[in-house]
Amino acid sequence: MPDVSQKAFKLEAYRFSYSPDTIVVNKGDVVRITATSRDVTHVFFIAEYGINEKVEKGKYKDIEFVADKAGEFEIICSTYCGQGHYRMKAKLIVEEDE
Ligand SMILES: [Cu+2]
Repeated sequence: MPDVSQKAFKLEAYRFSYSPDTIVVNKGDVVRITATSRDVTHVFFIAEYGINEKVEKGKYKDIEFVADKAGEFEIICSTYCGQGHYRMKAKLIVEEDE
């Protein structure tokens, strides 16, 4: 029986990045990301995982998913948040179990 492990992260979105900008988990992990914004409304969007969550200033949003696809996925902000919006990116890395 494979272990199901839970991974929890805090993430802050701000113009024009995310902190941390890389999240690494193992395939099969149950991932919880508690996201907030420092300034304006941003979005935590991962196309391949169908995640599209609005992150508002001063509020906390729990984003939960099972990391069932291995690989590197871009996290992007899908709402226009200012001049640097198009470079606002982070990365989710899901490592395959050995
Ligand atoms: Cu943004």
